[in-house]
Amino acid sequence: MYEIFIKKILSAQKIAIFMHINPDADCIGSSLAMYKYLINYGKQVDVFLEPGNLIRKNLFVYPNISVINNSKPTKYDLGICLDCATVERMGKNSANIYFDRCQDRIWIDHHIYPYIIEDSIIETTSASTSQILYKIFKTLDASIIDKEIAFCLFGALAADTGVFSFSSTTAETMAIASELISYGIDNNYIVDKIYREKSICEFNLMVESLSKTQFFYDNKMAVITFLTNDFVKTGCDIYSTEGIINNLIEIDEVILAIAIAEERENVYKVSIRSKDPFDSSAYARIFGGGGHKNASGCKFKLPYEKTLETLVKTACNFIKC
Ligand SMILES: [Mn+2]
Repeated sequence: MYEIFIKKILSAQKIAIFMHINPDADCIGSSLAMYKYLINYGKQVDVFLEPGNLIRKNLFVYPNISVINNSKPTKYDLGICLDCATVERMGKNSANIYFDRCQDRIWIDHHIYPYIIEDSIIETTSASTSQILYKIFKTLDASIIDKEIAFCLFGALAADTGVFSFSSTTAETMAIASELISYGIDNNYIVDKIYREKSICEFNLMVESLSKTQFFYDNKMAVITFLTNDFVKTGCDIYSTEGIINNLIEIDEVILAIAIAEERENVYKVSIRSKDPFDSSAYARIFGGGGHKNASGCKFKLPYEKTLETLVKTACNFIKC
């Protein structure tokens, strides 16, 4: 298993790692785990995040975070793309380096794809990209996995599973979490820092947005909205919206929760959470997005009213309203 990765790693010296825009805890944690693992393996490694993308404050607790965008891109033997649900999610700049300046490529992810991605390891049953990475690392050389790598992989795994509560959590997820903890990491500290902790501005944004929640189809669908005005009022930015949507899907009657966040005028980032049997990945694909069965996302380039109307109308077929 994972021969494709092993073969590519063995013949590469200079390696670049790429992540997705609006990077989350799995994306950053997986990239930094891969970085440290390859450094321990004796490789030269650069890590790239699409310019203009900020990293959420909580994630600065990850070891080696300062290596991100710390070098000018050159030519690479191998490019590794992590946690990207679509090529567009890489961002233009990253995609250019990945496709044009890397002699060889590998794509590692756990999202559902409607098409085949060449040179890839895609495991949609894995709860996080980090869950796949741990198995790959163990197959290639378990002896170089250290505490920093375990920290990054565990943080990524805990965040992408909602601290082991989402339906993506399996026996394998828990077994891997257990093995990672045995490296001596402070799992409680990692969960607090990466997943739980919020700033006062994030709390205010949560209160502001939740108080204006809209419900549709007999409370089966719930929508929260973050407008530029809300960010100005609370002193937060779009990166602070993560996780607030979970408050909606926790409502017993809600089977579809949506967060609409204004990126700029007439451009909205849409996050989607669902309960079975609602397939949020199929729903997001209608709008050019993607993700997992119960968590996905997409982008709208329309005025707010039209964005909301389209999302609500399309949901009707899925909810069987
Ligand atoms: Mn992920």
